[in-house]
Amino acid sequence: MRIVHNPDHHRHDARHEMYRGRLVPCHETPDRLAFVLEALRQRPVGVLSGPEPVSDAELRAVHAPRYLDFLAGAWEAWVALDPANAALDILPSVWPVRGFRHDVEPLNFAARLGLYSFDAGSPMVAGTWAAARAGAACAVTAARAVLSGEGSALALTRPPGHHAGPDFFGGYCFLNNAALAAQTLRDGGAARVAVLDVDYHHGNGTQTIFYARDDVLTVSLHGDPMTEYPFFLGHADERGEGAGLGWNLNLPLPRGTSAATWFDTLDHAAQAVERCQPDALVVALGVDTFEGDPISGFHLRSADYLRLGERLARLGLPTVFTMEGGYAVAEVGVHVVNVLEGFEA
Ligand code: SP5
Ligand code: ZN
Repeated sequence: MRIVHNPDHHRHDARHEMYRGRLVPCHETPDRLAFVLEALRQRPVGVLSGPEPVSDAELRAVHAPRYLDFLAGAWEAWVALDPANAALDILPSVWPVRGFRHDVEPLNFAARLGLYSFDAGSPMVAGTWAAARAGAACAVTAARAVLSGEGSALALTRPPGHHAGPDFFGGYCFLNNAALAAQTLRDGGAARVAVLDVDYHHGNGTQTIFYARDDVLTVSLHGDPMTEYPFFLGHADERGEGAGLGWNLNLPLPRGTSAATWFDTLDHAAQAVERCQPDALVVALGVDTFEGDPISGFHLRSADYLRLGERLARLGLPTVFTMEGGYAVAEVGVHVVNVLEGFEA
């Protein structure tokens, strides 16, 4: 297995996310990835490398140009509002809801920040764009490795990606690494690609990116959006639209779901992937399904991640993993490497 790690991930190191009227410490921290690297030193299940360059055209195959320009210039614009902002994380505070215009990009930076986001829990800092762009390069590099005949590859990166849509950030995500990997596989000759999202949270960004397409199947099992973040997408009746009808599958589960039920549901997800007969698979790998995760509500234990890897390997597909959530920080490394070890066994 090829493991492409993001050498710039630590440049995304925000302090606070807004939660119920308070600024609380960020859950998505640089040490998450450090723990994975440490677990890989103890169990070297793959060959580590850095990312190859990614072109703007490759990013624009998934994200809107004006959104990419916004991200690239966000820090400069934030500090231009007030030099004192250089000491603060960027967080939005105003959003255009139903009935507001989304086609006109305001000049005011706070307004643009709201136009391109869906929560106040995803702070940006000076290094966020550099970290996210290098992460996107990891995802594209991992997909290229699989196209060149590697059986599997991991984009070992943060910030995560599966909540980021064509032109919005949120859920700690800015660029959709799983979607970029899937698009790279398509452009490299895979006629059909499946994205299987096993993070606790619905992969709303990935779903939105591919919702009308009949070349990329998106499947997500996640906490029921009636009670769980990101709340406004991820219901079972969202099946795709237009040519993409039937190309999206959501498997929402109640908070508190046991590992046994979760694995039964994973089987349904895997069967949907098999029916699609894809040429390649992207796994959006969140390990926030762990029973000890501080913000989630499923009950997987550490050994379950070996079993997850084994189940994914049974699909027998060239596979790109992207690293998504997982906030029981000290355990994240063991769980990610368990998945890879189970997969390689
Ligand atoms: C990639 C990913 O897993 N994103 C998840 C984003 C969840 N954001 C909302 C989390 C709410 C955090 N609650 C703080 C609880 C403080 N005890
Ligand atoms: Zn998550």
